[in-house]
Amino acid sequence: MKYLFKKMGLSLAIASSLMALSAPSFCADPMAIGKTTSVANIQGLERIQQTLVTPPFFPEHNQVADGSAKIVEITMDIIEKEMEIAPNVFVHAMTFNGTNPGPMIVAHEGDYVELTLNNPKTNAMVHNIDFHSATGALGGGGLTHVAPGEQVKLRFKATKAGVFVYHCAPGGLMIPYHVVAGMNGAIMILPRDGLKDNNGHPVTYDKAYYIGEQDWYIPQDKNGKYKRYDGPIVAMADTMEVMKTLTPTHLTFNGKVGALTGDNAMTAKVGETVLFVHSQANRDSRVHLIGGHGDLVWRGGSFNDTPATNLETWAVAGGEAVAATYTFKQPGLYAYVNHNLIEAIMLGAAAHVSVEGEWDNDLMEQIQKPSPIE
Ligand SMILES: [Cu+2]
Repeated sequence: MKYLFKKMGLSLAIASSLMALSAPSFCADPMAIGKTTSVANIQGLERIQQTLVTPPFFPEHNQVADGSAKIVEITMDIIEKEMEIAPNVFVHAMTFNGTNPGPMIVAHEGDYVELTLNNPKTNAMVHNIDFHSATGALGGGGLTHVAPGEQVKLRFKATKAGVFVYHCAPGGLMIPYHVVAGMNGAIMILPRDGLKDNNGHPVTYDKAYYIGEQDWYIPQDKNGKYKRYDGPIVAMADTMEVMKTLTPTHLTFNGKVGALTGDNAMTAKVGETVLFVHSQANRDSRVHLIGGHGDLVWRGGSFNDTPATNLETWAVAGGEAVAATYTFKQPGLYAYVNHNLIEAIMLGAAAHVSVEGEWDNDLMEQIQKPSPIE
């Protein structure tokens, strides 16, 4: 904890009282719990390096696994930085690789994911990572605490196919504080033979987009102006008060109101099948593509379950990612929203998909323009 307070000049008394507020530590030491088994079977597996990219984009990947299980090497840097999440609204964000959400990671069922997690010495806080796709040690959270200036390496086997959240969970009050400071992302574990539809037939996608929804809790002054702080620790007490209301002041798709609208819209062409992966690490949401549908929706994000078909709106529970495909049939601008429309329009949880192609009058046609009633 000493690093937590190193840049704050807080007295030990305040530091201790913050610690006292915290829940018991969630640190897990598997060596203390039981024997370990040999992992000799992974020696000799092919290693591939995955270059992570900024959402909404996915890293380069095969939809059907190329050969036998591999070790997928990834590196993430933890970056604490002030972010403007709406015009003139600032938050001291904590991020994986500098973005909210963190980057999408892709592997196949049976692969091993080998993460190098760096916490640069320019940071102030201790961080870690809990992969909902991993088994044991709090999803790796118990084995990955890193102080500023440290790095840690974690390997886990991808035994469950689906889309999953990962997030920082350093312990006690820092768990919700880091998650609502933006420190979360998602990983996709594809079945080795790719996705299947409701009849068990192979499904491929032409494009994939990752939308990370984030709830933010920004304190306001007595005039209603959003407060700006010198750092994440001085912002913490006020922010906790807003967090306890469970009422976010802002909801963003990909880190900023408007990050995926207008010129930043996702794009597609008529006839293309797009995979949308939506994550919410902390709070329930409900996704709706206005003017389209969820052709196939893997509820709860599990790829080994039969996908639901032709949904109008699909739920994303707090702490999960959900995948859906849609094949676009009409051109135009689609709104991709959280269908609590107050949250979409007034708080920011909205994106656009700009679709090119030819209009199909059979599917829809305006047969009379607005005109006086005859
Ligand atoms: Cu953290």
